[in-house]
Amino acid sequence: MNQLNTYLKVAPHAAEAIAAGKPVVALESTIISHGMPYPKNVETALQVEETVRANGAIPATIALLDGKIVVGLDRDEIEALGKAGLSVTKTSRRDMPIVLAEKKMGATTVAATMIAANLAGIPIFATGGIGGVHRKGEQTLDISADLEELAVTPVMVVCSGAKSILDIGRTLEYLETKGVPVVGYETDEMPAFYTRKSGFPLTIRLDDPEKTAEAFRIKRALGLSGGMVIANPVPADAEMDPDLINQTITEALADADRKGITGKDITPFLLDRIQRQTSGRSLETNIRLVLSNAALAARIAVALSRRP
Ligand code: PSU
Ligand code: MN
Repeated sequence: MNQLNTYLKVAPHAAEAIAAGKPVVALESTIISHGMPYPKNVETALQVEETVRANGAIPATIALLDGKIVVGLDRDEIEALGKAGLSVTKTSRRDMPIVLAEKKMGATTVAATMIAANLAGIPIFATGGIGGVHRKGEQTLDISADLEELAVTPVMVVCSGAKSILDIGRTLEYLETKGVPVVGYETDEMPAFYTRKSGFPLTIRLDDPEKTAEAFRIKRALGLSGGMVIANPVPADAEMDPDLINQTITEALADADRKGITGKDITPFLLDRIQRQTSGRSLETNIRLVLSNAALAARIAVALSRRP
């Protein structure tokens, strides 16, 4: 525990809330550094925190700073991270020890944020989309570490599904194999981030925060390891035209192929390419869905905190 404290810094406002059993929502930082351009990324990160507060919970944005995992960044730290953008190291599970040893600035992915949230004692986190099995993943073996993390770390992830830059069908199969519940929130279909539907049905549906919190409580009580995906579709008025976004994604994937982009660079490359191609329309959708996920995560956190 002492050794852990050397590498984990929980900001006082978050530490106090966690200790008192108040609702806290963890937030990731790769979406800030690699998912959106400056200064919209910083504005959005602060708005997300405000939305968590407005829905009755305490936000804790997570990143790696100066040799520590920081849970509960302050405004200046969020600003610095957003401004540094792509020069920040995108940090997933495998990268954490190295980024900490080198005392570099690290933005946490879904996997790394789950690890940090769990170390700090936060059971729920909100983001935009999760990583997954990439298209042609059956050949490249490019499967996001997010999926393995969901299999082992007990944190709920509220998201808007996975982008169709990924193979959504195989992503769902992988999660099923690993025993990860994918809960459709007021939907019977896996949402595809920019759009409410993907064509892939979900077998689990829950429509209220209390039931969702209860299901997670039971999962833990049974000793079933791992997390849970809460798939919350983008608000209808912020949804993109499926044909337009799918065309853009197809072009972006072809461009990545031509340029030989692989590994951890592929997701940021595609996100940036899509944003520029849609002249910011996709960025607006992205912002709206993250805010909606933050609000839902806060409501589930409140339900969880009533009966932990
Ligand atoms: N998908 C998005 N936006 C993102 C990411 C994924 O729509 O910002 C980020 C998240 O941090 C996610 C990570 O955990 O990319 C997955 O990267 P990889 O596929 O390299 O594991
Ligand atoms: Mn990958």
